[in-house]
Amino acid sequence: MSIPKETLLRAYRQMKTIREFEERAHAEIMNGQIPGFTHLYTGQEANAVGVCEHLTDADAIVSTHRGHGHCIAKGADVVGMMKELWGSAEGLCKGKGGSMHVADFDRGILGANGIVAGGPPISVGAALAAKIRGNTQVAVSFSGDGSVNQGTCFEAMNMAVVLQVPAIFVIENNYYSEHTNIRYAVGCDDLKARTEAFGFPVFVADGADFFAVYEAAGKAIAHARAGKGPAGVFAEQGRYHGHFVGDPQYYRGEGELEDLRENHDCLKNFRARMAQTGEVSDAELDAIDGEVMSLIERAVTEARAAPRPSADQVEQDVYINYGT
Ligand SMILES: Cc1ncc(C[n+]2csc(CCOP(=O)(O)OP(=O)(O)O)c2C)c(N)n1
Ligand SMILES: [Mg+2]
Repeated sequence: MSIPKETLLRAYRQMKTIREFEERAHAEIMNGQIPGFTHLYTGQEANAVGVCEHLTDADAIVSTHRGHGHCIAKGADVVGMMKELWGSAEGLCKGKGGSMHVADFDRGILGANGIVAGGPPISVGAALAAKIRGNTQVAVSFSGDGSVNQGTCFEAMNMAVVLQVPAIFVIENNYYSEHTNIRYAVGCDDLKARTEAFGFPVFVADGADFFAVYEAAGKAIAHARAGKGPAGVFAEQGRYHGHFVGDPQYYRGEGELEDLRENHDCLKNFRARMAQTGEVSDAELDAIDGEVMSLIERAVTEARAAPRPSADQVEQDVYINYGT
């Protein structure tokens, strides 16, 4: 599969941006700088980027409680997101969303979501809107292995088939739902077959490999855009941090985290592939690393200095005013 160099460079930049955004957010939370509750996406970057590289602002995504990576991959402003985590009035959602409720409708980001499996039904609604409007837009929901036994997920998948809408269900299997391993929580060995039984194709990918996710997502999204109904992507890749920041992770096996970081790293894999094919040089990737580090530094500096919402702003934008 041939991928334009521009796409390769952007994909690496996006994965690196997510990685550094998350690692810096982790450090700042541990320093007590960022309020609220946060779930980090570090390790799973190739999933978000491999999917979103196929999307435009006109397409919709619905994210999860672990949403920073999806939002950055879909084009959310990184400085605005950092400000949002800080609870600033200049944040992407004026500081009222925080980590778990980042949204940017102009970029087709219909929102991170604290409800496990809350995203799939929303994406079916967005996909139905695209179908009614008669355009080629698609709607993607990201959800975790913990979402696949939820009724909302089943209902959304069934409804997407019944209505034949361009919804893509991206299931990110990081092997854990909070602290429970998928082997304990899912009562069947073949999730792909179980999901395909709803009546749509599912493409499986190694979530540590951008190229694998990009290819699988490309097939699923092309299927939906062509008016053939919904499709699924299963991407498998562990997370590098705990379920939430502060999780002591007693449930991890010995050496599990070290193995993930050492042998299942999308950035390392990307660099190794480029070294093999020669499409992008180490120097080009190093330059991107430097630019990303500057961007994250600027985001943190600006977020620290940005104003908090004032008391009179507290009730603004919270409830819709339908008029009287
Ligand atoms: C409907 C619902 N049930 C339970 C929870 C509590 N909860 C928050 S995250 C989570 C685990 C989600 O696991 P998964 O879907 O695999 O996503 P991951 O955290 O691994 O990214 C649970 C059970 C919730 N937020 N919503
Ligand atoms: Mg999970």
